Amino acid sequence: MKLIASLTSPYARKARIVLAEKKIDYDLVLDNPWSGETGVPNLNPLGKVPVLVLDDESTLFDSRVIVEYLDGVTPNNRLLPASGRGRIRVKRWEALADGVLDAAVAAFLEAKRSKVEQSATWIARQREKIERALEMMSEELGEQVWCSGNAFSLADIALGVTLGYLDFRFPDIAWRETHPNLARLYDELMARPSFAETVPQA
Ligand code: GSF
Repeated sequence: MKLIASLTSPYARKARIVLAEKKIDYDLVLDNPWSGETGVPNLNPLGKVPVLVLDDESTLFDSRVIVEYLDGVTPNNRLLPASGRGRIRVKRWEALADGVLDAAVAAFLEAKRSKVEQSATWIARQREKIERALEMMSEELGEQVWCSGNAFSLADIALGVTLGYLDFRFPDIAWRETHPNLARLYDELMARPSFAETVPQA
């Protein structure tokens, strides 16, 4: 299978980390969806990465669908509980972490527009979402080792990817100082090759 991705996309990073943790072989195909030559719209009409292209040439998107599919491909290193409340808890963590990414990406893109075009109110609204969600994530992690249950899961991957993206695009958001328990988990995650080898690159 092939993963169409860019090295800056946090959603693509989530999929790459899952592929590494599950030890699934794949080809990484780099494609910048913002470039004029991108082939992404031919694979995903939404024009977004990541896209997973299976061996029968069928395509999967978005990242949440991709990672759920990948977790079921092999039984080793389960990242989602098979069913029940535990599974929903992990997916809720993922929704929260991805929601922070959605707000962060929106704020980043808005800030790239010319000064006359951009809206400070819009950027502030996105940043409030980020602050509130960081607060909730920190509260819910508390003193637990992992986000959900007693084991490393997709919840930790989603959170770690989000924190890494904030470092990459919003170094002024001092989440380590305001939420030391998130920093403690992030350091733990960065010790894993799957995280260390996929740090976003400009
Ligand atoms: C979001 C993918 C996305 O926004 C997912 O896969 O989970 N909900 C989707 N990808 C961005 C790159 S990035 O900011 O990660 C993308 O491909 N944007 C191109 C565009 O035209 O919006």
